[in-house]
Amino acid sequence: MSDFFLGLDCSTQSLSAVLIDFNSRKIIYRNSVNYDKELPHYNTQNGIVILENERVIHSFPLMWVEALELLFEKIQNNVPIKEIKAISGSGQQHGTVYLNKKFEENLQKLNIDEPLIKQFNNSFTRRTSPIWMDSSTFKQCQEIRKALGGLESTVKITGSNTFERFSGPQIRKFFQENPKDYKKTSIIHLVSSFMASVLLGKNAPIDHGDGAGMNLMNIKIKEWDNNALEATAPNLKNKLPPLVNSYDIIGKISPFYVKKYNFNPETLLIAWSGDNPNSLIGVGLIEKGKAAISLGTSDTYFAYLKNLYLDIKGGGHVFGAPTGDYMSIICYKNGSLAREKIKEHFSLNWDDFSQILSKSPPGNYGKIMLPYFFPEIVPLVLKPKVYRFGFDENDLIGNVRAIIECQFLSMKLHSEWIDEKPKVIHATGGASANEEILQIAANIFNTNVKKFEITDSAALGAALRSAKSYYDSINNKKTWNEILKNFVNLQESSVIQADSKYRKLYDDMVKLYKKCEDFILRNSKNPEKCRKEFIKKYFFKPSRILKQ
Ligand code: ADP
Ligand code: XUL
Repeated sequence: MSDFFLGLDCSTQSLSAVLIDFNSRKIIYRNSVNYDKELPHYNTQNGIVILENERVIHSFPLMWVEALELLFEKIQNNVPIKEIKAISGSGQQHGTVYLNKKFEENLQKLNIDEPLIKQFNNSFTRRTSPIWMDSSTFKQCQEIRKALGGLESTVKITGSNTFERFSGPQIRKFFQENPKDYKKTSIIHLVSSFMASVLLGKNAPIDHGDGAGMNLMNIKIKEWDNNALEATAPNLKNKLPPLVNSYDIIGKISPFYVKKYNFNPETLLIAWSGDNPNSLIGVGLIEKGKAAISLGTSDTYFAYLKNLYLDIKGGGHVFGAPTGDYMSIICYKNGSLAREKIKEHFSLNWDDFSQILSKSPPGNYGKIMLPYFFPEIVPLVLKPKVYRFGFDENDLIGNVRAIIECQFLSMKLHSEWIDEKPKVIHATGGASANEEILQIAANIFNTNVKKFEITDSAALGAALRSAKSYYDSINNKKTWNEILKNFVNLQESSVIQADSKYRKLYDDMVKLYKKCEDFILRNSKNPEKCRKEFIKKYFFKPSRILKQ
């Protein structure tokens, strides 16, 4: 007997599926649709379009829908679709989709003889969706933060400071710049709830994991916060779907998919969530003492929280965890795409890149890069510019090593508020396939890093979440440990050991990195003297490194 569960992940660059058989504890099928390659008519680059300037970054909701149909066509011929008991999903966080009242009417009369995108064409009040990479709402962030009583109070109410990519500031910008279209909008979805609606055949709710990334949800009681709604845009409550627990069953799959792809009409749909909350489950973080790094288009560092614990200084966020608890997280826009900038500048492939990493010295002769190829979230940088200390853009080895070291130095520095030092870090996302990158992360955090065979932990997390909710619903309750057992362990392929001989070097380098950041962003003292001392300490007498 097989119990199949499907997890979908509508991420920045692709839509992926992971199908698990819970009884045999196996991942039995994976596939994905890459937007740039398989849907070239949208003209996206890395799944996105840059509009007026590098701060205005959108994507196409219709492209995600078209990708869903394409993915189901691929799945259809390879998977016993009828056996799937439940489906859940994951979406890139914060992105907003603006729809009129025709959306739900269209959802209810879907016709299998026409492509989905044709049937949704008249549903949008905004053809594109601002996504998490957008940094164009500085003004709206200030306005909302002020209305909520300043930084500390905003963090206490919503779990985060106002952030340019968060949905609330984005909605406010749309209301201010396109008031007529805002008025015509009857529902605003997140990427996750939008995709869930397309499967459900009616408007789907927003879960507490993704809802927390909007600056609109009260983080303590997990309900829409009236003050935040008022500070954002008029009549907003009537334009938002209700909030639900991430583990709630939201209905059954729409008859469209039953007829078109032969799904079982009893297939349950579980609330979709954000990619980071899904990954929390996909890499097995259901207890304290572990953290994860996700190296996808964005780089994130996150950990499970049993109780609410806020970053009052406002650099990080707290989201709802799929277990009903919380998670802490920091996020970088300069993740994979920044690494790719260096790779492409020197015409390398990932193997060349890894080779250079494995042959170059930890500490990189004190070369420090502030890698703001794109606007950055933490620290806040709205005008992208790359700063180099001690080298220039033509130094091949220096740049390859600096981009990786400095990404993790920044992560170590800015994750310090996440109180607890993890005993192990679980790695996921496309770049977690690269062991040399993970070795540097392990050394900088001085913590072992677990690498998984499946880098798409968001889709796996969604599949596991749907299994949990399904069994709970049929009175065959299972603990999260029972759900994760074997799945997360079975696919664990290796542990990268932190090399403690570099502990002191990297502790000093984090301090040096901070000085460089303070110099550029906060007008502090020039760090050159400290950089020279660092070089002298670790590179004038190379034997000292080995003795640390
Ligand atoms: P997302 O889910 O945000 O769409 P993924 O987690 O699929 O992104 O990661 C995609 C990224 O993974 C690519 O942009 C690419 O830069 C990176 N990547 C893939 N393979 C490697 C590798 N071997 N080394 C480093 N980065 C890699
Ligand atoms: C998290 C964030 C990104 C997106 C895209 O806050 O902005 O990680 O979820 O992956």
